[in-house]
Amino acid sequence: MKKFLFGLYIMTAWLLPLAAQVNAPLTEGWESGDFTSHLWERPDLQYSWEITSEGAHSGRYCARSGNYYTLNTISVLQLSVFLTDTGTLSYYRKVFSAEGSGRFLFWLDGELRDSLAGYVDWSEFQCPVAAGFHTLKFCYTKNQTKSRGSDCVWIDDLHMPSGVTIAPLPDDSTYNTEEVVIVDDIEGHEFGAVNSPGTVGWTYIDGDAAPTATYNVLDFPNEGSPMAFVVLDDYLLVGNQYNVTAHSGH
Ligand SMILES: [Ca+2]
Repeated sequence: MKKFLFGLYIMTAWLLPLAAQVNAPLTEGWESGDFTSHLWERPDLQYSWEITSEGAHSGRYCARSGNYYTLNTISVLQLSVFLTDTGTLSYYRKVFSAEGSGRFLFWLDGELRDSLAGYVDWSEFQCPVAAGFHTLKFCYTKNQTKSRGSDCVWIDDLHMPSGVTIAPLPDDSTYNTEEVVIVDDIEGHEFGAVNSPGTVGWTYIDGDAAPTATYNVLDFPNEGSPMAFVVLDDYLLVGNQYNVTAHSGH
């Protein structure tokens, strides 16, 4: 398929439907030193999960539950994801609690999958996970006055198949692909990039394998060869004969 753009044919491929656009494995090691790498939820700020540099499984940082030594509390860390591949979900956890008082729990889509108490040094949890929507919920519950050690759980090196994290979803709903909106304003793509994955992780497929016309105000890799998508910046094109302007931004 060709699209007419700026008076020249420069696009020759389809943009794929949502389910094929995301191809980066989802990982989290908290090396950013905060919870901003993904759309993490920490619903109860009073006992919310924290970042610590004390004894991470790898790197400098890991996440730690925040309700230590506090009776009848639960500390929750949640993540909603849309996976494009089926594969394995895994993470490392370490627990130091008084059995019968403090316990680590992990739910996948509302189903309890991992539960530990006492002292358990860093070890890996793995389970299969299918493509589609999932909600991960890491918890530490504290329901007796008895405490031991640090009275918490640490998590590090979460790994999932390809996909994206998405805005939090209500607990009791089901979701269809058509209900997901992934916004890409193209501003995160590099000028002149060909088949740029951008912040969403787009994948491009050449629809017709036909040669593409060159574009005389811009040189780019594979110019004249079959290709899919070129990122232009209207700021850098100001004054050119095509007078291109983006709908918003550049
Ligand atoms: Ca880490």
